[in-house]
This record gives sequence, C-alpha cells and structure tokens, in this order.
Amino acid sequence: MNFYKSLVRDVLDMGQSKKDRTGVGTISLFGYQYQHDLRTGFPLLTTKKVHFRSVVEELLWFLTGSTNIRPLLLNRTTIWSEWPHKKYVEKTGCDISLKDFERQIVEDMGFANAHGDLGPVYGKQWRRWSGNTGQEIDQLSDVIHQLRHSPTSRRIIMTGWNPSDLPNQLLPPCHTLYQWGSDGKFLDVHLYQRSADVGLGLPFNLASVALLTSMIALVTNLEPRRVIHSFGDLHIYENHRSALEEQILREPQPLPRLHLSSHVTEIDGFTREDIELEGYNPAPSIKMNVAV
Ligand code: UFP
Repeated sequence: MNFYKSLVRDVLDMGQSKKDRTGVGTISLFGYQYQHDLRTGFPLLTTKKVHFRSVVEELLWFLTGSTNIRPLLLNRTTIWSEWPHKKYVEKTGCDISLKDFERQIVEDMGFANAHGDLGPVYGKQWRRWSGNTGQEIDQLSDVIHQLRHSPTSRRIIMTGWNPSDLPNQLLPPCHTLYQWGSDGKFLDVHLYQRSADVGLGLPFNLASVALLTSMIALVTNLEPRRVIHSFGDLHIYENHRSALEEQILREPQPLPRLHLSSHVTEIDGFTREDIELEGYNPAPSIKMNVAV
C-alpha cells in the first residue's frame, strides 16, 4: 500500500502553505486521486497503528442513522467527541474537560439529547434524508436495491452533502459523495472527499470506504474490487508534518485481510462480531493532535 507514502510525499512536495479554519495552518494540495485494489488486501495503514475498532464502530453507527455521540461513547469510541464538546464550551462558557463532558453524555440521557448531537450529519443524510414532501429517503438502501436489480446503472450514488442542512451540521461531510459502479460481477467505488486531513482523518476514511464497500458487496453478491478516492483539499497540518515525515520512512508491511461473516444478507444485519481483520501487524502508533 505504497499509495499513502506517495500521497504524503506529493502533498509535501507539491502542496502550498495555506491558512485554514482551525488556525493550525496546512500544506495543501487541491485535487488528487489514488486507487487501491481491494483484492490485494484491506487498506489499513501498516506504517502506524490505526484503531480499526473505531472505524468499525463509526461505520455501524452511521448505518443506524444516529447523529448523537452517545451510542458511540457507549461503545468506547471517542472520535467524534471534540466537536460537540467545543460547541458546548463555546455556548455555555462552562470550562468542562473533554473527559468529563463525555462522562456526562454517557450518564445523563437528557444532557446527551441536548448537547451530544452533531446535527444532521452522515447517519441522517445516508439513511433519513428529508425529501421535499416530508418523506425520508434511505439512500443506502436505494444503493443496495440498485446494485441488486440494475448493477450497471450509472446513478448509484449516496451523498452526505445537503446544502439546506449545512448550517446545522457541526462538521459538514468530509467524505462527501460515493458512487458505486458494477458490471454485475465486481463492485468498484469512487469516493469524492472535499477535505482530508492526511495524518489523522484520512487513514480512517480510506479504511471506512473499503469496509463499507466490502459490506455492500457481500449483501449484493458482488466481489469488491477497486476503490478510487478523489480529493478536493488534501492537507497536512503543520503540526503533523514531522510525524508524517517519520512515518513514510517506515517500511509498509503486508496488508491485513478483511473477513465478513458470510451469513449476513442485509446491510443492517451486521454486528461488530461479523467484521474481522486478520494479519494486521502495524508499526507503533504515532501521536498527532486533532485540529477541531
Ligand atoms: N476530516 C477528515 N476526515 C473526516 C472528517 C474530518 O479528514 O472524515 F470528519 C478533517 C478534514 C479537515 C477537518 O482537516 O477534518 C474538517 O475541516 P473543514 O470542515 O474546515 O474542512
């Protein structure tokens, strides 16, 4: 999986310094694409440890349609906590630590309902998009229906980008638009990501699109093949630069293999026990701070 190393190199070599919303500053390359063939292995970085369990928990949470961080926290997954915490601190002026905020979300359902929601983010848009006559559109089920009944369609798309909901989302969708393509035997996916944090977000995103596509392939009886991943603003935060320079000196290891329980027939039928990774032997993790 040398594409990650090349991608990091390309951003460092061809990117430009850019001020950004978070104030941290980035080296940014606008417009980029890599491809990965899933038949060569599951694209989880081996040059540092990526927490696969969080990738699984996040995706299962998206699939439930939830947009509140409480179910994630109940499954010990903290990757989405920074955003509602920041909003809470800004809104109330209360100087609560992230850990205490998370504890209160878990212990107090009323608090979670009031302060744990991210707004209409992925789960809402993927499973319960609000149609203009009030009906809810389950984009993911529609994708699966199309793959089962007209796999060669050129309209098999799921988008998280809903302009009318943007003002209410704590973070507008980064992995914005998915298109699946099939010839009736193989399943390919093309993901458009508007904004990607190479050090922290991207290792999750590339595993997540591979996992989702593999799950969809299983329930549609297709063989997962290519991931094509295109980017708008692909960036390295200035405070991740030295960690990434160190990371790309590491030798990539053989890719792990993904095993999905073959008895699952519906996308909503997956549990965490149905998703297993074999042969993941990464180099140690590397600390990088998230820019909120
Ligand atoms: N980011 C990702 N992947 C994600 C996600 C966030 O890379 O799945 F949710 C990063 C990209 C960017 C920041 O650095 O989070 C979002 O900021 P902005 O909305 O200004 O692009």
